This record gives sequence, structure tokens and C-alpha cells, in this order.
Amino acid sequence: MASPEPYLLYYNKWSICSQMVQLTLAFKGEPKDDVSSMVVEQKEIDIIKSEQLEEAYLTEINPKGQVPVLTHPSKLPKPISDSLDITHFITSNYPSLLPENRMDEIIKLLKELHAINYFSLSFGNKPAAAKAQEVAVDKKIAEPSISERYRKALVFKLKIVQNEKVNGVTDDEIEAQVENTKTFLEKIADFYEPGNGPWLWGQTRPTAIDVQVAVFIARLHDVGRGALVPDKLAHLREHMIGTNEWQELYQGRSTMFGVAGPRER
Ligand SMILES: N[C@@H](CCC(=O)N[C@@H](CS)C(=O)NCC(=O)O)C(=O)O
Repeated sequence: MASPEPYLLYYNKWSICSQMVQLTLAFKGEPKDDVSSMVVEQKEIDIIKSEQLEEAYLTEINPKGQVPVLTHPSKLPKPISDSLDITHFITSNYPSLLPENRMDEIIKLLKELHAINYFSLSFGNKPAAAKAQEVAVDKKIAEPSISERYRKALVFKLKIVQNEKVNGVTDDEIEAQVENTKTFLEKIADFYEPGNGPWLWGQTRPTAIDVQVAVFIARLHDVGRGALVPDKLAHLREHMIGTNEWQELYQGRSTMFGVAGPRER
């Protein structure tokens, strides 16, 4: 049988949303059937060098100018440009990520996890990072030679940066995201019994929520917010970090740009 046409995942290695999707793919297990099988190639977008602001990316891949994005030339009529939507697409093809007996709970928990503004938690102590994004977009808008279509796309992107990033690092917003994180992780801890094995509900394999909570917890540790994580969840994180899937993705790096990983410390 000819190998299926690959999907393409646009990602950045320091993007928590990209890492969540990449690790979910790493743990995908067996597809529902042959048609559901996903071969995924990956293309890095250097968000630190503003590649996400390039005209082709903004106008053809993701108007929000963000990663991750999943595309496929025939199976996806348009790119999927949000990590939660990409996760749902992957889990619809790989059932062990979303076991039937926990389906409703996992879907609800994924929604709550993805409603948290990770930027507020990761960059709350560096508001200049948000401002720098705004300045980068403004600078491009000011270039006289750009096309009208590109200018419109940049104006839309500017609004996204202001709403999600600049407004995400105000004191009130950071406090709100800290509270959301505490409530969410306490709920996760209620579903977790380390004595029943390393994964939630004593499952034998990590589901999509195990995978993505582990990335989130690792990020909280990497940005000095480990105190928000209930002690009970330390086992889940340690177990996940010890897996081949994690090691292969992170290669000894941390989850966060500029923070040394375990192999670099
Ligand atoms: N809601 C989106 C958020 C994506 C997002 O904010 N991505 C960040 C990296 S984690 C990004 O692309 N940053 C570059 C930018 O905003 O210009 C998702 O879940 O995919």
C-alpha cells in the first residue's frame, strides 16, 4: 500500500501549545483504522525571529500568526490553527488518547486547560516581551511598500497581540490566570492516585489530558511557578519526563526559551 500523504504541523520548539500537540502525537498509539492513520511532517516557524508575521503565513496559514497549525492538502479543507482543535482532530483518529469511559471528562478538562492564557503565566514577569511583539507588528504595518492584503492581515494580527499578549500581562490578568491554574490543577489532582500508576484514573496509557497537563506542569516549573502544582502531581510529571517520547521531543531542553533544561543545568 502506498504510504498516506503526510500532514504538516507548523510548530515552534519553545511554544507550549506546539509542545502539547507534538507530545500528543508522540503518544498517539494505534489509529482507529487505516484511513485514520496520520503521518505528520513538521516545519518549524521561528517565532523569535517573527517568521509568523510573514505575509504567506498570515494570509494563507494562520491569520492569528500563531503556532501550532496542522494542514493537509486533501483531508483538511483549511488549516486547523488552534492547539485544542488539533488535539480533538488527533484524538478522533487515535482512540487510546481519548478512552470511551473517560471521554466526557477528558474533553471538558482539555477545554479548561486550553482556556488558560499560558502567556500570562510564562511572561507575566516580562511584560516587555508582549510590548516587543506589538512593536514588531507595528513596524511591519509602517512599511510603505507592503500590499493592501498584507497590511489588513497585520492589522488583524495586531489586535490578537494586544488582546492575548499585551492585555495578558496586566497584574489583574496574571492573578486571574494563577487562580484558574490552581482550580484546574486541584481538579486534576482529584482524579489522580499515584498508588494506582503514573496516569490519571489509573489508566495504563497516558490520555491526551495526561500528556498536556504534564507539559503544562513542566512549564510552570520552568517559569518558577512550580508552587502552583499540587504535590500529588509530582509523580505524573516525573514519570512523563522519564518517557522516551518526552526525551525524544525535548532532547534535554526545558519547555521555555532561555531556561536551562535538565541536561544543560
Ligand atoms: N489559542 C492558540 C494559542 C497559540 C499561541 O499563542 N501560540 C504562541 C506560541 S505558544 C505563538 O504562536 N506566539 C507567537 C505570536 O503570538 O506571534 C492555540 O492554542 O493554539
